[in-house]
Amino acid sequence: MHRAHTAFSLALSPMAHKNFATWLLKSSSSQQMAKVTAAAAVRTYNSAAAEPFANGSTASYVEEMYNAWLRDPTSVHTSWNAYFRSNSYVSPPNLAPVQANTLPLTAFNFGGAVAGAAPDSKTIDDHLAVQAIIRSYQIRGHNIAHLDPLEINTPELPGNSSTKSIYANFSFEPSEQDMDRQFKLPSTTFIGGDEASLPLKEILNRLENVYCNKIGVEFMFINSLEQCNWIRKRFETPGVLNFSPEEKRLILARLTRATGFEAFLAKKYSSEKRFGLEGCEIMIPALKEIIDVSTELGVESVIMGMPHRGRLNTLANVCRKPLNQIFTQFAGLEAADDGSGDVKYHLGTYIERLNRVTNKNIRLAVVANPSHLEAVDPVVQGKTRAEQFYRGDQEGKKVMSILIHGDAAFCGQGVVYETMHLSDLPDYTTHGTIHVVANNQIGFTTDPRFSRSSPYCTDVARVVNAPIFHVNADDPEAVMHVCKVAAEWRATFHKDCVIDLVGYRRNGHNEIDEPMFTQPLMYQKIRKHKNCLDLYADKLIAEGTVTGEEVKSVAAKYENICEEAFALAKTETHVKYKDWLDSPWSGFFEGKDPLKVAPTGVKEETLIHIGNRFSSPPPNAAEFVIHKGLLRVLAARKAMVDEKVADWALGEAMAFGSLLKEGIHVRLSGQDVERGTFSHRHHVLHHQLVDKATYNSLQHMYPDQAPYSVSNSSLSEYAVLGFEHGYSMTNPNALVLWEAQFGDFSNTAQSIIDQFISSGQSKWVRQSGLVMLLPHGMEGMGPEHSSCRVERFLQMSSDDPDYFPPESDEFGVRQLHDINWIVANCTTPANYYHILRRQIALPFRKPLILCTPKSLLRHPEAKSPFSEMSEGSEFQRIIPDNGPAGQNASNVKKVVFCSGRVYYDLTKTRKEKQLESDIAIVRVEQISPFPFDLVKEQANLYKNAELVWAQEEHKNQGSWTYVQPRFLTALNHSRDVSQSDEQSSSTNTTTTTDHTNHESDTDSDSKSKPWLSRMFAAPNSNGGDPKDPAQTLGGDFNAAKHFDLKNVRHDFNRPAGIAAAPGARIAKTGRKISYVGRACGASTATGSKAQHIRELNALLNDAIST
Ligand SMILES: Cc1ncc(C[n+]2csc(CCOP(=O)(O)OP(=O)(O)O)c2C)c(N)n1
Ligand SMILES: [Mg+2]
Repeated sequence: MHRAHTAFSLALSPMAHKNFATWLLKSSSSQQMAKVTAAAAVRTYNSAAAEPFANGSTASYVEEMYNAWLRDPTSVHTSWNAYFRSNSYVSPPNLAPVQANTLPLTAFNFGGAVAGAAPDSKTIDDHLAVQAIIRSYQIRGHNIAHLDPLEINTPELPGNSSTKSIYANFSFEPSEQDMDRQFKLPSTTFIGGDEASLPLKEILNRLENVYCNKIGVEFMFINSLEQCNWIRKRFETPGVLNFSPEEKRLILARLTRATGFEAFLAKKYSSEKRFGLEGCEIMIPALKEIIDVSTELGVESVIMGMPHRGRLNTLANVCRKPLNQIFTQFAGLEAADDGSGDVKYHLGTYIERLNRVTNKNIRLAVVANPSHLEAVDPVVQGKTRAEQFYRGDQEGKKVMSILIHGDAAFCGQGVVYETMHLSDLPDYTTHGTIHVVANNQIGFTTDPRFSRSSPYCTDVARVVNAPIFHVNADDPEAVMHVCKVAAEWRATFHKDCVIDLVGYRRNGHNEIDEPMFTQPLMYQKIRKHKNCLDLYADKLIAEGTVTGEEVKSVAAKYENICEEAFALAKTETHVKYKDWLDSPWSGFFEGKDPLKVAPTGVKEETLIHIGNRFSSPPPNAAEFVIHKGLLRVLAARKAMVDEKVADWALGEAMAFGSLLKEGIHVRLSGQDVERGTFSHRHHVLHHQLVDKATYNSLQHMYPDQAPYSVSNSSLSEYAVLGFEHGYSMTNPNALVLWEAQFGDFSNTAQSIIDQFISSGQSKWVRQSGLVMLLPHGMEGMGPEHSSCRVERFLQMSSDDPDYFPPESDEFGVRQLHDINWIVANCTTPANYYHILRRQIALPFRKPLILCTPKSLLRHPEAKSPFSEMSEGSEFQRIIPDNGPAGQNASNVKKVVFCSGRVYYDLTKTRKEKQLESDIAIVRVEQISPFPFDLVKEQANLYKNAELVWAQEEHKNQGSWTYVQPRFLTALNHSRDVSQSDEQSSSTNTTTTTDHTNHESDTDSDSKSKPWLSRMFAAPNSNGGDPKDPAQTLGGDFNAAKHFDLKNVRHDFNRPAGIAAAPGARIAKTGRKISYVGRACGASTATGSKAQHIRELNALLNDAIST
């Protein structure tokens, strides 16, 4: 009762009035106040200071009035003045919902006063003090709750606190009589249950139990009185923590499985990393409780994102992934299907099963995640949002996400904050996420005191008003209660909340790590600490809920299950990555010719219809006041449609509109995308006089069209790109686009680009057709905003620079099939239109990195006739020179290859210099996969010409380093290719990872021979290994078709890991390509505008000269 005494002293000491008033009135000069605040600011966030007392949502109205009156009687309304003066104190009007305990103070017999008589001022003061204490517990109770199972953290953390330190300045020892006095309970507490008043002793006891025991509830910062009261009720109501014997047994059984699973792995695979959950095993029953309660409340699908810690346990015991599949991951078997694979604690899964507790079917997905902690958060949110969208679940009642975090990562990684800020945005909300922090009070080797500046690792959630439930992970019942409340919170308010499971980490960071090197004292304590299961079993045995035998038999039963699965796993000969897919696209690949691309041109009448709609004001134009400038934009669009030409914005609208017509959902997201950074798009028209009245013509193209969504995002790249990636994974029949404000800003989303977009398919056999639009243009704007850093994307392209794939009619689509992503820079609206439509026309999905132009949005020449978009037209990987040079190729002296908007500068210069017959300009529109075949064709066309590559980026940037070796391969192997095809018909039909335990019946030498031994192998007479496919160059594509192409990547061309032979590019034709453009540079800067123009002119002069 020490705390209670000290708390009580605040209310009743002779100094109490002064102290109380000082505290409540927030007199900043008060020394007392300073001390109190300093003491409270230990592990606290100092909620009181952060929250104005007069905030009607959290403060008691009567307290506020009374204290204002105390300070200055004239500061309150005269009626309040009269009221306080008269001592006829009755409960004043209150914002809070009326509670059971609303009796006026006069109803109480205080200190022997006659019932019904007005209480004296001391009685009022005492009551107000008690109310303050109650509120103080609600605000600060979590600071002194027993959250740490090890009880070692607090003395060292600045946040260490105790009631004593909070109330240190109020040293009053209450008498027994005071403790027995009845106090009226305010409407902001539920500790009384049906009681309107309680003795002080009981009030303090109950508060202590609710707020300072094993649960620490942090919620008083929430700006909603309704939500605060909702939480108070869930924790304060007497008896909320009572569990039935059945419930307790269920917790015990689940905890037994969670603990048994780790123990089994530890026994069988003692030297394997598994990132076990020991010390926080309660997370498994916790997740199950959240899922049970949510399912009961209507949720049918749960999408989870989580890091390494406890992931296998979650797959096994929450998702119920077959144990043998999990154990097979330890066997070191390689995959029978495609994908370079990932470690076992990164793979995802998807399971549909019956929830035995609720007897309802449920779908559980754990999204595959990279090592980059928290990067998966926005991806999960995007996937969740998409699933809600496709199910028509507009309020998130059926689909929900759970994000699991490590304590260090949760506070350390900025993407958590970015993702939190998506949580309540109309086009990004998933209607509440439950965050679970597996808080083992350590991050690898670093203590919290060195890894964060905030008192809790969860403080980031406060920015979105999410309640935070801290709970001691060694108290299973407290944890279950918190989980139940969290699930109900989400179902009630559809907002985020956080469960902070405070446990410990029994082993090192992984099982082979030595924690005593860095946390000796903590680990001495941990070694002596009983695990949660044993503690709970002891408790249940002691209270007679279970017997010791029952406990043992439940554990033995689970061990048997594990043993059986272990034996089964031993019989497996290979693993399949397909078993670990988190987003199966059932039906999408079935019956599809894996190399057939649907046409991307559409009927001209469709283009006209879309164009007309896109250029028209809303149907109720008379009432809908449009900005005059936009009327001009619409008129200009209409004129283009009449002329049957499209500019950039119209071309894009044609692509979107025609896909929507075909039932393809289109979603465009990014900063300011609705209007477009450069004010060219204008998809959302705003009523100039009515707030929120908007019109989006693309949503009204056809009555039966698919939904179109265009959304300005928060100012984030990392989270928003991750979100859209997750969205794109969910359904292949959607065009999902993310647009950077400027292309270079995508670098703040680099983890998403590297870890998911470029590599997701190879790691997790998971496809995505996400489009990244990267506006850019080297236009003398300084070092920023000029380059979209295409070199970085190209560097991650997986096509081999030294390998010219066999030519065939399907060359283009085979390349697309085999590569990890597509990188393009289009110069015409028509090609932009086609490449967008091709994303959907392909029989598989690949991310598209599209460098988009700033200056071409309004360039008079960057227009396309409808004929280039209508039936029969298609995407052009290369746009040949169609002018005099192209028509008379043999006279051409020089061919300038280029990509993107520099083409227009080059043609202008060529015209000015009257070199249109001498110099051909060829546009490489699809940079990656590199159009070897078409480059070869162009080079052959201009047999005698010099070849140059012109780019506006610096030499060490832009496409040059990517295209140079590929040009050489295209030029110099061009004459060898058809001949080589014949030699290699059967050997190259392997998948990229044919790593089963079975011997392949094709000659496996070339594909399995390690590169080192090949390097030192004796050369054959041609100077190379005859079986090296780099020498044979080719493949039997028809044979490749016999493979099951569903959802897997097959490289028709060469076995994995085998690069072309050194020297494969040695010139045979003697042709080369030279570079024209800026010298190497450390940044993308082009200096001043004048310098930029000088450099550009030099470039153009160099390129356009013979
Ligand atoms: C972005 C990122 N940075 C660094 C790492 C390396 N790393 C792996 S686990 C870990 C510690 C994580 O601590 P915590 O989040 O508390 O999770 P725990 O391992 O304790 O469960 C670190 C630093 C990483 N995986 N990702
Ligand atoms: Mg940790």
